[in-house]
Amino acid sequence: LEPAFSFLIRLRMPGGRFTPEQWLKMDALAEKYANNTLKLTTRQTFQLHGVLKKNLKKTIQEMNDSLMDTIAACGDVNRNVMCHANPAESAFHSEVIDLAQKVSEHLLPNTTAYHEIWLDKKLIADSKTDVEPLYGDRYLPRKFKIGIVIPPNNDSDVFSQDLGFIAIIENAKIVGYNVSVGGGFGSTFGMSGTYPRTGTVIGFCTPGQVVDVAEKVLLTQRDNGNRKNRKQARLKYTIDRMGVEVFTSEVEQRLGYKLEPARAFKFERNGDDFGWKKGTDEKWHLTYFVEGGRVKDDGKQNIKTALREIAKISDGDFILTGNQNLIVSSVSEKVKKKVDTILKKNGVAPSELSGLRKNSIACVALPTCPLAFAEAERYLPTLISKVELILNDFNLFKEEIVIRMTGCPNGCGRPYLAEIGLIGKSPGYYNLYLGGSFEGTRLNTLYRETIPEEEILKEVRMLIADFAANRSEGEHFGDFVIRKEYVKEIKEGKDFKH
Ligand code: SRM
Ligand code: SF4
Repeated sequence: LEPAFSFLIRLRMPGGRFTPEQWLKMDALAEKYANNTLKLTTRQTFQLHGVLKKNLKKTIQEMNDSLMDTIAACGDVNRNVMCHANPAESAFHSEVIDLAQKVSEHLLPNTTAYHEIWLDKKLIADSKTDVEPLYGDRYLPRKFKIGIVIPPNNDSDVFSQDLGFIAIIENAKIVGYNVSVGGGFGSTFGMSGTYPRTGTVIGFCTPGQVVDVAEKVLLTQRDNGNRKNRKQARLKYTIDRMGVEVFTSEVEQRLGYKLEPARAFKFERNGDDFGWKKGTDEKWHLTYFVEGGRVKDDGKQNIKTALREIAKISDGDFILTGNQNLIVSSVSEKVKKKVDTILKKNGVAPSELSGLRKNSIACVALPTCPLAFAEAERYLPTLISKVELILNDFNLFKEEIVIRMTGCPNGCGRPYLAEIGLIGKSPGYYNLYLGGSFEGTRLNTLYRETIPEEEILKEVRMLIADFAANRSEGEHFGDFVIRKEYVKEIKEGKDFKH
């Protein structure tokens, strides 16, 4: 008899767009084989938790029947490609989601082993014919992540990606993309030489060059990344070791052309903007807050049921955002009305949220993540309710402040870019980091180490009081704490200390 091993399954879905049929399939699979919840991840896809080993194959096969796969959602390969999520915010959404899909397809491993193991009983993988032109027989030194954004929105946190593309719009068209390399967040407490790093912009390429640039950056990392020490294997360390100029010239050598100089761009935020918006396509798009990205029913607030009912009547699709939220996308006026009724009926009509909660992310952490030192998804909502009382005292309930919590320093909720970052040290204790920017362009800095809730709230009250009294006009909290020297700005990942 074997113990009831249970697993998580993560889908690959570049750009995070699902048809209503696919949504219904995932909803059903969550109930049939998992813990009856859907987890919307920080990389615009789904995770199922609690799938028993004996059901893994059946689950993956049923996903495959609905044209969904889990190829390269994990492992030392290119991961789920993220892109700008909201069609209502940019007429270029369809262009970048197509590009995300193209990049993802191009960088997929070739192996037929996936099909042999999960989809078919026949032996089809063959070491002679099964060649990996990009990955070779050793794959990459470590995971590799790509994101595409359309300024002024930085919703895929482009500077957290190993490779980021920033759309440059001139004369009402995307003329190309600035290329950013070497973002990445995993680090280890007490291990110097591991650190979060924001990407460095190395140039500009045309839309037609994006796939080529992605391939050549990936190959440069494949051949230069550290294969002896997994803690030093991400692209960020390769770049810091080689130097950004040498790295760039090696990429350009492989490309056979030089990248053009980077062009000007400006970000305004990295979170989602909630509510209904009409797109240039005359369709309606509802960006909906899903706390911690967890879609579940609790008897009173039944978002899982509501979304199932919406999927049944939708004439549009569903898009997951990089902030664990959801867009009920591209629906007609008629369906829009029905969506509102369904949400209301299930106790989950959009309510007024604080600016802090709207901009919150918590990673999964306990109980399923084996690497967690402390709670995140199950605790951040409670902590936010307590901070909201403080914000109310200073008339700042609506103030948008980015807060992110993770259960360990791996950074799955991208806490290093938050204006208020909390990283678990041990049960009930967190490091408090301050000074990330509202636009996701600057790393934060350690402010207090290993503190419990009581101290977190004491510190936050003092900081918010000062912010309310002394901020400059329109100044964001992250900029304020740097100006007031609560923390020093960190210019390079290498200088980051836990
Ligand atoms: Fe992550 C490992 C969850 C986004 C950095 N991440 C894990 C594992 C698989 C734990 C493990 O290895 O056993 C977590 C599963 C927990 C669970 O119970 O579900 C996990 N990561 C997640 C998700 C689900 C967090 C969420 O709440 O949304 C995100 C899934 C993304 C996806 O759909 O692909 C997730 N992980 C990230 C991000 C953010 C991003 O990619 O935008 C990061 C930081 C960016 C980066 O990669 O640098 C991230 N995860 C890590 C790391 C540290 C990597 C490193 O360079 O050191 C690990 C540990 C590892 O790889 O060794 C990790
Ligand atoms: Fe787990 Fe750490 Fe990632 Fe949170 S940040 S999901 S605790 S690995």
